[in-house]
Amino acid sequence: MKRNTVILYHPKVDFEPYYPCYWAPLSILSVASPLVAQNKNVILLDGNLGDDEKDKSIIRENLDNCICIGVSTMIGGRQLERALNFAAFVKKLSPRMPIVFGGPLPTIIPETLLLSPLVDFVVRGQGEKPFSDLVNAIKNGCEDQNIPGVTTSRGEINGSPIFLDKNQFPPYPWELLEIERYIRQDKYLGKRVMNYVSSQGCPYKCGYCNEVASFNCRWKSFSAHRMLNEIQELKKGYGLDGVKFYDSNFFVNPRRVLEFSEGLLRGDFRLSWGASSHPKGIIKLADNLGLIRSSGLNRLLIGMESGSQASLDYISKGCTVEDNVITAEICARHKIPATFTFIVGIPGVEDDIVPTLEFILKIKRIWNEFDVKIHFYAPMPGTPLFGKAIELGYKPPGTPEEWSRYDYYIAQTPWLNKGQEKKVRMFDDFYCNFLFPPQWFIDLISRNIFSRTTYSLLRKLVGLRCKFHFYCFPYEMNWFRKITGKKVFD
Ligand code: B12
Ligand code: SF4
Repeated sequence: MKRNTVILYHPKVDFEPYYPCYWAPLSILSVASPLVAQNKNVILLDGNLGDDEKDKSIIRENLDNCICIGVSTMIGGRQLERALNFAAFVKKLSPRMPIVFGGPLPTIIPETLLLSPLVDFVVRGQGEKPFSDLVNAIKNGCEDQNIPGVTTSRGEINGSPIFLDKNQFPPYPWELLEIERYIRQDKYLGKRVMNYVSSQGCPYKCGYCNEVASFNCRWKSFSAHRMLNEIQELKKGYGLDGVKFYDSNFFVNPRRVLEFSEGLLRGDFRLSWGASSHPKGIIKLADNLGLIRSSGLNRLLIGMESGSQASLDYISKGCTVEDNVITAEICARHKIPATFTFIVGIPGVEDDIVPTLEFILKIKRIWNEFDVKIHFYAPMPGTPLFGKAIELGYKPPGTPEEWSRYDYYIAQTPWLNKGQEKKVRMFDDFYCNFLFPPQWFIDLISRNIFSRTTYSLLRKLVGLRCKFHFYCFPYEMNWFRKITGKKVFD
């Protein structure tokens, strides 16, 4: 009997400190779609569900009929470490079983991963077509042929990654997942919310960004028609009341966004949704944002990156500080809850911290309800700024094991010192909220009249701290800890 099974594994990601939950693994679900259409028996295993022993027995039961095993990984969260442990488990049971790594991390470090004897092939970029071709080649015993998008253990990179129109792929085979386990409550989007990804890549060329390295400033998406059909099916089947779009940049094509929003209104979907955008995506749609908002848009994630124009220019962000202010004003006008993200520690930029902290205060003055998150620049192989980072002394991990330990949340670059890192974290995690308290913060400190009065006094002090960027002797943090019993950060 010819082997007909493919197992796809998504290792667990450590979520703390910033991600409280996991979502449906659309990475392996996408790769599965053409194989399901070819009547292959595809099994998806998601480490996030914590069924490790069950997963191992599924592997044991199906290995004899297996063509190959695919493993998906991204940077951080110890996902690569678990991916390698999983591969070791498989190779112990079946040393000749081909193991294929794919996903955002293998895409940018294919040769490094192939240093490991546990990895036989790496698929870079969009995985649907190359993986399907590879599976069929292995099945037919001709895996030695060159398959575009597949890097082999001989270290051969076959052309640039494949990037095809996404509408030609069969629908996501949702039936392979236990959907109920991925439906969650979301503060902004509803009680029964699921994730969905409708596009890949991004046309912008931000110098630090993974999408540039992986998709070379290209963007492909599902049509609005396809999204509406698929989301309606999900809504009917699972009673969803919200969808969280995890596209890197959902708002690239204004016509598609409008068609989608009009379709939601016409079909009376009554669904909340949230998505990410470049600031210019919102500015371009400013005149239509009322309609888009009324279709259910209730959450935006926007990468503003910096309050320093020099930094925005240097990273080729494609927008100005003024554009970022206009974007915040548009969101405030339509009362769309938004998170704005920033990156500090860009290599080759003199000081991006102070202008960024000041800019964040300006944004908060526009609407207190905005969330902000500051990240430290993390050099990614293949991105335009990576060479500059190396030139300035950054030493990237060199082996699969070193990449396994990579912590995205700690500043990795030698030009940012511990004092600067601490200042940013104190501002981001505490002082910004102290000065512009969101509701959860107010609830925490409003225990009694004494705490409320002390807070009002301390707030004046914090105003001065933020004005002069003086974060030594953080008395207010001790006070906050005493009043609320909560630690601000480790
Ligand atoms: C959802 C998500 C998460 C979830 C985890 C996944 C989950 N299911 O729960 C959460 C929220 C926990 C998360 C966390 C993080 N994430 Co995240 N995340 C995403 C996001 C937004 C969507 C992933 C997705 O579903 N994509 C849709 C599918 C279809 O695309 P895909 O995964 O790329 O899969 C395609 C190919 O890669 C390939 N492929 C994928 N797997 C496989 C496997 C095989 C065998 C093959 C052949 C091919 C293949 O084929 C697929 C179809 O074409 C992506 C951005 C994005 N839009 O992709 C970032 C992304 C994956 N995250 C990223 C990062 C940096 C992180 C964090 C480190 C930090 C952060 N700020 O987000 C943390 C990690 C946690 C930690 N503690 O350190 C980066 C990864 C960069 C890299 N090179 O690895 C991405 C790409 C965002 C970005 N543009 O920078 N993330
Ligand atoms: S707009 Fe966002 S997704 Fe697009 S290249 Fe810039 S950072 Fe990356």
